[in-house]
Amino acid sequence: MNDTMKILEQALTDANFRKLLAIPNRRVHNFVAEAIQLCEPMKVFICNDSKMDTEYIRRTAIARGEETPLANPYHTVHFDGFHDQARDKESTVYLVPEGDSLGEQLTQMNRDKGLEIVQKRLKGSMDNKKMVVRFFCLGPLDSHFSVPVVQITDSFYVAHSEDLLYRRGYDYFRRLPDDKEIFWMLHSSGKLMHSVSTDWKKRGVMIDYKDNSVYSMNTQYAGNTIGLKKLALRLAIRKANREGWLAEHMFLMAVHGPSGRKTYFTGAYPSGCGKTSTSMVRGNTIVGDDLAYLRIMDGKVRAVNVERGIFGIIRSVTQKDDPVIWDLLHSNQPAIFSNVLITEDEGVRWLDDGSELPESGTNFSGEWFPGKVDRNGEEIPYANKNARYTIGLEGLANLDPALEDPRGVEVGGIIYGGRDRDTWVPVQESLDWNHGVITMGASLESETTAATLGPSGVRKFQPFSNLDFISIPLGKYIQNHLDFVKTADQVPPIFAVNYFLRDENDNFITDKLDKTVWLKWMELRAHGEVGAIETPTGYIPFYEDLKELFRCHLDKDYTSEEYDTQFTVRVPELLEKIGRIEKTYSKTVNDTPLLLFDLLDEQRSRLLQAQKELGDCILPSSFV
Ligand code: SPV
Ligand code: MN
Repeated sequence: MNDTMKILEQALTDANFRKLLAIPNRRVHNFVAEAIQLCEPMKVFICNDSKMDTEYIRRTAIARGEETPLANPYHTVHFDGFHDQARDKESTVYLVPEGDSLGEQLTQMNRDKGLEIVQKRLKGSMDNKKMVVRFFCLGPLDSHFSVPVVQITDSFYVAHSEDLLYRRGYDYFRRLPDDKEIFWMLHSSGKLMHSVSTDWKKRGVMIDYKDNSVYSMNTQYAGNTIGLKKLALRLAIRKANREGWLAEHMFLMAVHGPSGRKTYFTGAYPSGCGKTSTSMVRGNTIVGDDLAYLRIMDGKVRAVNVERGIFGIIRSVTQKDDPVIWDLLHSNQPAIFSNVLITEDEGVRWLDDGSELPESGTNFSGEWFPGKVDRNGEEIPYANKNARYTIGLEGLANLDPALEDPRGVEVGGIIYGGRDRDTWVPVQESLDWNHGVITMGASLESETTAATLGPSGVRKFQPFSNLDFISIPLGKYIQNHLDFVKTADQVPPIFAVNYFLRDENDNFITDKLDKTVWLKWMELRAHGEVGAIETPTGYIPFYEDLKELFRCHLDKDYTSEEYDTQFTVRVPELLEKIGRIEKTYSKTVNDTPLLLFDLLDEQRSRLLQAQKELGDCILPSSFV
């Protein structure tokens, strides 16, 4: 018997050994054996996705105090540590082999050095704990898009969350070809006190792309721990680049057009900028809210949802604005809430949920009361701004039937959107694919939000809403986008949206629900059914078309004054933006495609020409 088998036989009970060995892939056996040797768990649980096994995971998450049950028997609450309630960008590091470099925009360290840290931090990390081994599939099962993933964790909360968010893959692994590429995820929460990681100062996510492995240590927040989510996205971006497809931080939804027509859109918005709420807009259907894979098949761009659930921001979810999510969160569908307030009657509350302020409860800081302050004297809110809900999509009333289609759906349009107070109009269409990739995707900027640690509200470069996850030199990633459609017969239009435009008094000048109309307009544009006004930065809507759509879909009288304010082309801001983007690429990105500078330069010339003729703030009608 070889070493791997010896380790497994010793560490696993007979039943667990049999469950693992039913998967014939030796690489799987080796990965589990190595993790056992490193993390030294007291016990190992191999999950075969049976009802008994998945129930065991949920029950154990509760029994160990990682989740607290609520009055609704299908609901639980999980608290991350006080300092651990958002993605930690600074401690997320690519391990780069000698001689390789990912460019200045990405955080990286020498691979050997990084692996030494991993070994040190994970050594004995599961002492006295149980290791869970799970098997999943990214994208629909048995599809051209499928990517199998092994997840090892000592957090039953992580294993439980993944059960709601991803496609179970134990049986899929049993029939995998031996040489199929697999992603490997190893997570340990490390030492715990009251179910919270105590060594959060030594937390980290290390991405060993050479071996398709990711290590997550001393952290619990799902964005840092759930291997299938952003950790796998980083590996998928590399795989996609090698193979000529796209792995993106995008929702996937069907916008319903006239006469029952459905047109599928993907949309890339940075975290906390309306991605989930857009994919949920009333009158349409959702395939996914966060991650999409896009491939060319039979000459068309097709896409799938990588996931099958939502890990969504709960702040501001209200009955009025988000009825579908609201109803699901008040139903008997399973849900895990994180970093919310547990009320005395075992319900939950979150910020801006449309009710009176609560007077007491339990939150991430323990017993909570109004006016409670932290060590620095800062008031502790009753729930975290980045508090979340975890649900499966199957309970949603607006779920699109294409979710599990192994061929995915045909993409009719692609949207980029950021949190931008002063530059972009609410919706516009690019002049063509390259123009969209460069001036919208690669030029995206957005103000930071509570989804990542650090200050909020700071304008940051956020290309493709994917900068936090891009794992290859940025220039290469852009070139892959430019090349992606070269073999396509039909190229979807690219759009940019901005829900966060403000006036000179800092007031928002669009309403939360206006995105309903922008989506319907883009759907019509994708079929060439409405005209548009050509401006220096792209095509914008005609007033009459929007007026009709506002009346029809929001029962609102949309005035020409509103239109003029929202769609005024702000030339100085647009010129400044080009300057910032050019500088970022020329100073910090080595391998920027030259086309980027050419297209930005052309855009600048068009803007300067318009400025000369029409001034700084140009009404849409001036371009007609
Ligand atoms: C995001 O922050 O973009 C999310 C949640 O979708 S996380 O899992 O933290 O990435
Ligand atoms: Mn996301």
